[in-house]
Amino acid sequence: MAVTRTFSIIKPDATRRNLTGAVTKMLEDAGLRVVASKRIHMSREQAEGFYAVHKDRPFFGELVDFMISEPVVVQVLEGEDAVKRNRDAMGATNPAEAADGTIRKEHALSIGENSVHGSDSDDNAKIEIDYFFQPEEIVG
Ligand code: RTP
Ligand code: MG
Repeated sequence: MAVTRTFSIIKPDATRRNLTGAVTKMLEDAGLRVVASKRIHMSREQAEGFYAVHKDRPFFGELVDFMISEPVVVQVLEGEDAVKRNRDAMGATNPAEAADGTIRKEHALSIGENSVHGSDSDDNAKIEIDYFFQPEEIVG
């Protein structure tokens, strides 16, 4: 299987509870390597642009408000089949439906405050990585 990259966000509910390390450990234990990482406080414009695909969904306003409420940690993760590997480690969007041992089962508070974001395709991973990182910030 090919080594690929994906994009991850440790969301405000997790950074607020000092879970950056705990979440990152679960990603590493799943076979992913952090090849770029930074803590940022997203602007409203940045969050609206990032989630533009969801702009017509009823939860869009709530999602943007949440994502700018506190700092987040944005990361580039590398590993075999990284997009799927990361989403398997994250678990279902709704923590009530997430499998045992997943990040969202362990840590998420609700369907909105669900601790992590992960790209859902290789194409979106590239777009999302480019949205937050300059090439020289990624050290493989
Ligand atoms: P993500 O994009 O964050 O990795 O999560 P996902 O693919 O599992 O979920 P997606 O459908 O892309 O939704 C993006 C984020 O929007 C929030 N959400 N809230 N209140 C709601 O019904 C609702 N549904 C989704 C979640 O924070 C979700 O991760
Ligand atoms: Mg998604």
